[in-house]
Amino acid sequence: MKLSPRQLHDFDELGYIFLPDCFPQEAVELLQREAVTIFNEHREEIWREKSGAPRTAFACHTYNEACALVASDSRLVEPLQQLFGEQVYIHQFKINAKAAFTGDVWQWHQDFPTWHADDGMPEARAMNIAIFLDEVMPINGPLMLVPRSHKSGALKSDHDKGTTSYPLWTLDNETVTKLVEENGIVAPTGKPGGVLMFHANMVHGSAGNITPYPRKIVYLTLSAVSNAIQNPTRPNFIAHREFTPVVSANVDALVDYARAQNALA
Ligand SMILES: O=C(O)CCC(=O)C(=O)O
Repeated sequence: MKLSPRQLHDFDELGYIFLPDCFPQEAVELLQREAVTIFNEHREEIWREKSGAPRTAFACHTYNEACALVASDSRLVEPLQQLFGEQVYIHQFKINAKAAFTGDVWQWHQDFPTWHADDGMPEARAMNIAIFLDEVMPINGPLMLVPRSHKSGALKSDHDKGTTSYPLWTLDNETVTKLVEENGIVAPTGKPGGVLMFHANMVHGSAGNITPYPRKIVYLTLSAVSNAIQNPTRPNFIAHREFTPVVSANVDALVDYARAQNALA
């Protein structure tokens, strides 16, 4: 799947692209079931809220076939190959649960400063793709973005260990206030299967979820192969050391796998 000239323009101008209905229902239902199975496991790659509810399942594409298929899905891989003009590798893969009632905040941050400081990523030639697994609503802790903030480059940030998130390099209130005064805040919402692609220097964060509605989102981080990390300090399951280019899988692969799994059930 290639991005249209209009989408490329929007990405340059705003720093993000939102594609509602990107994944079909059968694929989403499979991923929803697999997420439940993954979050029921107890392994070091699965981090929890203070309540014990799951927060993040890192690297589940390494042991779950449906997640592996998402990580190579052409709907996600080809637009990034197009944006970076080269092959891409998987820097990170995770499912953020943002559990009902107890899902905690993600502080305001940009992704690149953490990838640069903690993993030795040379440039902002990587980005996050969010795939909605639950309906993302204005009330259940949607991801909030400051449009055009990617144009500010990597901003000064501080290492923060204040939440159940993995430690992030976060932005101070003054910086966020100034950017928001200029550009506002958007929070793309929509049904499971929607996809949000955003620049590595996009300022973003999310509030806690005190509603009964969980807000699970898969995040696939793809980096240009020429931008491989050089001195990672985080575990392999957070910052991968495998720089082999992703071979993009056919758009039908996930649905075919879902049907095969349903036939076995
Ligand atoms: O899932 C969220 O609300 C935010 C996650 C995020 O920004 C991150 O993991 O870098």
